[in-house]
Amino acid sequence: MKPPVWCAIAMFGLATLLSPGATAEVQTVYVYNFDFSVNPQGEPIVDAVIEAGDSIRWQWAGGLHSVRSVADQSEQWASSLTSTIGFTFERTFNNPGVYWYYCTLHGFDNFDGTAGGMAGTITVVPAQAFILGDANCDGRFDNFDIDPFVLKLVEPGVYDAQYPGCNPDNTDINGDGRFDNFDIDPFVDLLISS
Ligand SMILES: [Cu+2]
Repeated sequence: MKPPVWCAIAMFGLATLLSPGATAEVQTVYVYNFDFSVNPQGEPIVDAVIEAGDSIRWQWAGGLHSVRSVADQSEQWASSLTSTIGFTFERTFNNPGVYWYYCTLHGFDNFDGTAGGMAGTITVVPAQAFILGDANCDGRFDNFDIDPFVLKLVEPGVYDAQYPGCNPDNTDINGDGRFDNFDIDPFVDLLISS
């Protein structure tokens, strides 16, 4: 006897709720005269914030540079010194923490766990659990997720600052890989049905 359709739907829903967090992501960091930033040159300089398990891909965009970790920290890496546009150097970060690095030509190790000159940081936050609808990332889906959900829709920058490291999949209610107005109706349905 075939199982009833509602059973398959229920199983699918359960599998969706229990699936692990977002798959590991790769964050690009641009390397140029004379800084490191997740934004291309000319845009605001922003250091990378990633989740444990994610990778950083430094991408050379102009000038002769390198990326080297400061000596006084647990994570160690060093790229070659190159001016090849499009050159990339990739590293996965599995442990939460703030990691400093610098360009060996235009920056320097302060030997106190920080760097100066052409330098940057990688902030690794613990991987956030995937709980569908958990917009405030407090580990549950409830009415307290309504305000943050709306905040993310109208003021995404404010939301990101208030809930850093929150799993973006939590608010992708319709599962189409993006967060937008099409997630409102399924969000409301999820609230009503839970
Ligand atoms: Cu440099």
